[in-house]
Amino acid sequence: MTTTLATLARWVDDVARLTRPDAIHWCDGSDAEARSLEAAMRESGDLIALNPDSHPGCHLHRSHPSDVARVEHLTFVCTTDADDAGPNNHWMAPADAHAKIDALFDGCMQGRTLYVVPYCMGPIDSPLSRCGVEISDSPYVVANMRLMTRMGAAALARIEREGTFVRGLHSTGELDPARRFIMHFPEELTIKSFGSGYGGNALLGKKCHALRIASHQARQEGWLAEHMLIVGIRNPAGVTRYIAAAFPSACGKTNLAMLIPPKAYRDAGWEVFTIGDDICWMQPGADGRLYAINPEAGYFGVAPGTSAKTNPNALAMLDRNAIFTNVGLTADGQPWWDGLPGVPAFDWQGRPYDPANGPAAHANARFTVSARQCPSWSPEAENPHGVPIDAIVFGGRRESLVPLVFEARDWTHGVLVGAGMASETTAAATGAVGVVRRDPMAMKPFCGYNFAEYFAHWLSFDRPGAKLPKIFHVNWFRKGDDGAFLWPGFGDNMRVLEWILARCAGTAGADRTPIGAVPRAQDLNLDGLALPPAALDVLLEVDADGWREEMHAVGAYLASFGARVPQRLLDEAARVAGALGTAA
Ligand code: GTP
Ligand code: SPV
Ligand code: MN
Repeated sequence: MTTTLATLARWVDDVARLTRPDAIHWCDGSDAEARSLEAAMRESGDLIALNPDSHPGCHLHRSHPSDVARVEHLTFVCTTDADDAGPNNHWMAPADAHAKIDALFDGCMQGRTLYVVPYCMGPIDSPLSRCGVEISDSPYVVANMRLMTRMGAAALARIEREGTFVRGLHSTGELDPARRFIMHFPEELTIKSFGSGYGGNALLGKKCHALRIASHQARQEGWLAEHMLIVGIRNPAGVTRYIAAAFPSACGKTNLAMLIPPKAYRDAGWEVFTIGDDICWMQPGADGRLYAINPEAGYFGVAPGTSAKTNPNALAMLDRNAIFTNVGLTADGQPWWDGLPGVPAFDWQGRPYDPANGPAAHANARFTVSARQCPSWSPEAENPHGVPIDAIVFGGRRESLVPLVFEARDWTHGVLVGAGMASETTAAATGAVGVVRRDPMAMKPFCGYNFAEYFAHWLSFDRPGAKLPKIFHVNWFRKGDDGAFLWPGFGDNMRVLEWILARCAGTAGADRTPIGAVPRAQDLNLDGLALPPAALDVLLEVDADGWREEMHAVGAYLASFGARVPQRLLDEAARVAGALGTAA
């Protein structure tokens, strides 16, 4: 296989000349190709076959111990003008960045095979989809890209028809953290990634293309590329509504997207459907509503915490044809992490399990699996027009201050709520865990341009004829004095989703507060929930002093982006601060 597209053929030639691989393989995405790659990886030790009786078609991959998460400090957005990347990104001049990383690529594929991976982000026949080609010397990357994207012959045919594609060049290199860079050239629709095999650093269709490059394109073309799940909720009357929700990495998107409602809801006829768990591309339709597609075809999800109690849908999809990365292993060859029954025999580094070495699975251990294997997967995920969004939900991990849920009063306020988001950091990126940081719209690590202009772009959707979703903020992670979560979360988050949809329909009550509309206890369906009334008081309280401080911090944060910040957003922040009044 090769290509009729001269620009693609020339680029592959150029890369091969620079990297000097032993062989070149054009991926067709077929089952036969996947099986033969897997066999080769079992041979080389890249993959370990799991128990064929309990987990047919499943493999374990153990990464280098220093290559287990995204590396934000080594991730660059390389625009001609540094201000276009903004203070939210690390920046390097494009020419310097190319020179630096091309030196690393020089000869790096000697002794290896260069894989050409054509892929489509979104349904192959959707006008909202966009294509790319990743060149990689990692068969593990190829296997993951096959699950995560529409990869192979059909994507290549679309690329040849369209003539344009995002170029992604990746090499695992020697996995030396000192020689590791993830570089983006939005003006050239190009990505170069060296020295890591980890998901967000190496599966270039995902964060690099579908968020950093796509957000740049989306701004120019009038759409949104967001770090959001998409979930469908069918009510007992048979009407399905769609919600898109942005939570930072490892803050609950996969779990909310696959939620199973409490029994009373199921008995009453509610059902939840999964469209996507990580990325959402949205644009206004002819009717003024926002329509969303999930550009991905699989899930690259957090393993620890995934259990029969928290996320049974995920467990059900992980018993076949899945890749597990950095999980523990039982004596009979089954994957293991905290939340699963059984005991680990080996930890994620392959050592005999010893609690003194920490949990058997790495905190950022992940699974990769085709989306269609999820019991709640909806065929609407293949709808080329996308699904209409009724509510946008922002959220974060906040042990204090932030209520369970509140509703922004209009689009401008909602954009402020998103821009002011903060969350405790997680193991999804290297660095400290549990530190509160600003993470606007959960896009801090992923926005391919200046946040000030990103906020203005969000505001621009509020225009005549627009029928915009309502905007909400949730927090599943509020803790009590004993350090335990106050809200049960997971399936019980359905109670909050029901209130959100009822607010959209105009049928639910709330208290109007300076930060937005907050439900009173009687506005939420709490049937069958054993929650102490005191916990609910804390979950629904608005602490005016705390919020005055918070809004002060938000104001300072917005100001840090300088003159490009839209005045409308600053005015809105001043309005909310004013509504909170001055300290008594
Ligand atoms: P990325 O894939 O990194 O973008 O993360 P994500 O947002 O999809 O996060 P995910 O759903 O995988 O959740 C991350 C962790 O948070 C897991 O360990 C979950 O068990 C936990 N979690 C998810 N939802 C809830 C919840 O409602 N309450 C509590 N307490 N924990 C949750
Ligand atoms: C995240 O970190 O937000 C993820 C995993 O979804 S990765 O693909 O590595 O970015
Ligand atoms: Mn993510």
